[in-house]
Amino acid sequence: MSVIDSHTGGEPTRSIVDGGPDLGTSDLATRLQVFRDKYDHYRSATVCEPRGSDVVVGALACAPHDPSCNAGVIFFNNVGYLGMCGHGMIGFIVTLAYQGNITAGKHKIETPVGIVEAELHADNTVTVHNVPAYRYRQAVQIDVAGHGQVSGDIAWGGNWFFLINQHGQELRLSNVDQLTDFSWRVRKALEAQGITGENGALIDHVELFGPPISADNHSQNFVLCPGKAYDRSPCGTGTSAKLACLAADKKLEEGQVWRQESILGSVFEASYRYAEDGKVLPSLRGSAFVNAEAQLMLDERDPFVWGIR
Ligand code: PYC
Repeated sequence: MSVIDSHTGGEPTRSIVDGGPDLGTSDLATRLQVFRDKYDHYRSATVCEPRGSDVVVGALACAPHDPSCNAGVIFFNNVGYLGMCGHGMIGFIVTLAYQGNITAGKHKIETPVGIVEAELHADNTVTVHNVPAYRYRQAVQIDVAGHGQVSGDIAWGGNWFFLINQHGQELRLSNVDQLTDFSWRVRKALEAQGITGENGALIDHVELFGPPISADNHSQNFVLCPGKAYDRSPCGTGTSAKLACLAADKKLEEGQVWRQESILGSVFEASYRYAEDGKVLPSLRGSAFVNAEAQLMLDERDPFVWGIR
């Protein structure tokens, strides 16, 4: 398999650009099911050890089903699949440009959760116009083992998030073990207490907020991803969920810029406009860099050819 690696604000994306599984020609939601049911070993071969690591997000480049789209993509990680991935989309667009498949301008990309428009700017930054985001529930109380009562919002930004402002944690890089432990307890508490996204959907991302490192920014976050790795970027879908909450609380106007800083200090510049149904349409601008190009060798004699599963 041919892969191209990039990172977006420190968060890696490994794009499979050739030799990936043949998932057919249906829409991307159906192809994701085929990927999951029949070819999951390609996921683990690409992102899990010994070739990958817990932090790597994979992106399988697909021919689009919708003729208005330039490309299709399915995102995945060390434990499964992602509906959308903001940092991954920025990395994927920069990868397509590196391959010479696209130039600066607007591009429609098909994902399993809808069509996303992305604009590659002349300075190599990318604006992603994400799928609609919304707050589902406000100020939900949970009982977190070892911490007691914690209140957070549940919002969709392309994935399900539990967003917490008051958590008593110090957001700094040297504290990631503690932040991971706390956020994982939150995740377990949500599951144990039967708290879900809409239609019983699993809330598999936890997002904590604190004051930014730089006075140029509005907030810093720490995002725990489904496989227990933390997002090195400000998390595109997490920032979209945050915009939905800010809009619902009337703390950010339509078109106003929100600069979301990651735990590393990397930044996404975000804003929203309202959709007709009251949801928000988030836009996120960030940059990515291609940092490797490789052939993954699939040697059937290797007991870990398909990754440590
Ligand atoms: O940027 O949306 C994102 C994302 C989700 C998981 C890791 N990054």
